Amino acid sequence: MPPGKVLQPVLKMKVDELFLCWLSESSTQAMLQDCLQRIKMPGRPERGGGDAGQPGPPLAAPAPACKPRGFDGLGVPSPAPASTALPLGATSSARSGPPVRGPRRSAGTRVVQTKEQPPPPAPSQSVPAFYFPRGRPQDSVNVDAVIAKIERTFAQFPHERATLDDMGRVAKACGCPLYWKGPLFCGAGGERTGSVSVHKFVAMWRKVLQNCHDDAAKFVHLLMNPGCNYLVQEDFVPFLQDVVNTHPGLAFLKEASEFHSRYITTVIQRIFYTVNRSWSGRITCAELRRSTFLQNVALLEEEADINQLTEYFSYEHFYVIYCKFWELDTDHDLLIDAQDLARHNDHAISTKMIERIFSGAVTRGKKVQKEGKISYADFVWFLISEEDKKTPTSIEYWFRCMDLDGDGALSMYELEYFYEEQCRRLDSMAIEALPFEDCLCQMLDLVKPQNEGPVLPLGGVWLPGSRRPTKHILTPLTREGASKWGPGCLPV
Ligand SMILES: [Ca+2]
Ligand SMILES: [Ca+2]
Repeated sequence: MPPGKVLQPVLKMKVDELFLCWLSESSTQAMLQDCLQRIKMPGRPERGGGDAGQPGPPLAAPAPACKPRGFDGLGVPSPAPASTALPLGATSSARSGPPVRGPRRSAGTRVVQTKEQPPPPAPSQSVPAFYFPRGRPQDSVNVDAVIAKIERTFAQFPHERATLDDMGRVAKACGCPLYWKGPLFCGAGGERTGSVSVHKFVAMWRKVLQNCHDDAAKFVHLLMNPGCNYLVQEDFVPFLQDVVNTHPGLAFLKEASEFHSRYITTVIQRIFYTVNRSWSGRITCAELRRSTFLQNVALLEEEADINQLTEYFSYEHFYVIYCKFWELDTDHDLLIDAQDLARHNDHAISTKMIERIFSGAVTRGKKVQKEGKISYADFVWFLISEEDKKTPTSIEYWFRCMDLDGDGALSMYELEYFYEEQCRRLDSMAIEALPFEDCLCQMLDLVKPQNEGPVLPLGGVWLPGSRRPTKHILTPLTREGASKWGPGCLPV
């Protein structure tokens, strides 16, 4: 090592590794235990000598035991001749630059040098790479062969330039599903110029093949904005506009261009609803990879009836969602307020729940929130959550609505807050409501919370003498419950 050059990262890893090796030796542990005992009880005799009567390295000073992770700890043990030399051997060679500390002089150093041996194989070097944010590289991809095929395809176009109409053949030459043609055109800058030259496309695709090793990474790369590594809602527009323009199942929509953006908005919301489980508004490669979206994109090519693709692209689903919105949006400005939403499904949603939907707990449009209105996009989320309450996003949607204080748990206070209003409404209709306690029992039986703490914080009261206490919990918010059982039964 040149003079003045300090630890290199790799060398540092090795030192770390040897430190751990030294730390795991029984003699080291005996010594550290002894140090610890002496810190706890300063009056203790100087030497423990090891519990099992092992020789153990001498104690240089108790201080290093207080800072076990530091490299200084390596200098401490200054082992007796019989003790292990491995960690110190590495230390002395690794720390040749800086001045050596007092206890590491003389005999200890000499012993180490004579015993110095080739270091053991480094486990860190044999751990294969396991993190592939852009997909696992595949040796089988012959980039030059793919590029040659693309060039042959472009050679068939006038001036070797491809328009969007030609991109289907280019997509096939790239080995991609047909409806990647929009993203491919977009990724090569075709949107701006109306056509793509062979050189520009090949340069773009070569870069994609070199950097992106699976479909998710490629798809994100094609549609994302420069400098990003995720997709926002707008990024899907060129892809979906091309689907609207060219999919046989949407041919009837071609003339009704005013509905293009409505359909596209609906599909984008459905994509984000299902794929963007982090609710971040940004779809990453990892999220896309975990979803079935790209399989559905591939199915677009095989399935002429788009209504069969019920997960994202179904026109019928769009039609139902949009008609529901149209009914509520009486002035057709594509915004609805709380009164509009209250009319949904014959006033089935309670006022308190509607307030929560408009509170921003589950919506994205901050501007419209200020005016007390939600957009069509927000309504899509609402209606999907309302229609199917079994999906992960739907569960999270209603959970966010009910978690009034946003602490990530539903307390009985929160549950009862929503219960009260529905109970009153049932009363006004002369329908006897199920008592809250019974509702709660049913919920607990269904949910079976492993730890009742987060679900029932603070307010839980055990029913005395109950054989199954988790079933019979009342909330002190219920006045009679509180007076009947008293605070002495509080589990917390
Ligand atoms: Ca409106
Ligand atoms: Ca809560």
